[in-house]
Amino acid sequence: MRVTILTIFPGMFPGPLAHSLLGRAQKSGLLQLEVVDLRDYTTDRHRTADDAPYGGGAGMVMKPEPFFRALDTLKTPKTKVLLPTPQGDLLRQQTVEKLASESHLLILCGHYEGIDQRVRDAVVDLEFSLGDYVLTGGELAAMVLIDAVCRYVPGVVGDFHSVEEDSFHRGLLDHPHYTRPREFRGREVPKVLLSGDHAAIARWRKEESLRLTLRRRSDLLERAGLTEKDREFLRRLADPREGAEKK
Ligand code: 6GU
Repeated sequence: MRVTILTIFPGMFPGPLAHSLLGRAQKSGLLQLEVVDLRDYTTDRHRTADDAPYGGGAGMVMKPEPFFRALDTLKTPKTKVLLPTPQGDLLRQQTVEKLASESHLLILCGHYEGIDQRVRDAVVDLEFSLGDYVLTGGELAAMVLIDAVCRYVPGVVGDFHSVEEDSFHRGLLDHPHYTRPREFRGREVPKVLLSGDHAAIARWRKEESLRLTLRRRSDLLERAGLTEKDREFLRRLADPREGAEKK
């Protein structure tokens, strides 16, 4: 997969993307990261990328011309153009997974009050948001998206099974994990995990996922593809006659 980042702060890259699995993916050629300085596509002596907003008001707006000029060069018919902004569609695992099958992503990083609307209207395929808060610019959001998408590129995560087992891939929050020692500062590993009974362990994990998802993100349950057994478990959890829910 090829990812192009268009930014006025090229020095922020590769930053964290040079480490861990994504660092390895770049060395092995699975991920080709290309960072382009938006100011290279300005035409004035001061390499101006922003201007005052029409209609007045605070802040600056990123000019359309450098984006259009850069895209004329960088965009191919296969390119998906992404724009991180707080106004975008909330980024979910389903979208992340779909983007992983693209061959070329181009991410436009905005700053200040935003970018001229005509860039959005003419060239952006997907405007995405990470959540209901405001970042100073699109670069960190671009890094988050690249990290999440690359996990789904075959070969980036050595054991793809762990990607498929992941929280959100299956629509539920993850269950707790334990490693040695069996007891630490008075806290014990749940007995079932030491039992060697794989069916019981799988059931325990599923029920812990259901319990946590019900408590913290019940909105996810509707889309989680639950079995009748799962539903029965959730009904019992919600029923006050079954006793207070375990904290
Ligand atoms: Cl994707 N970009 C920016 N600039 N701010 C954000 C965001 C994205 N998601 C939440 N806040």
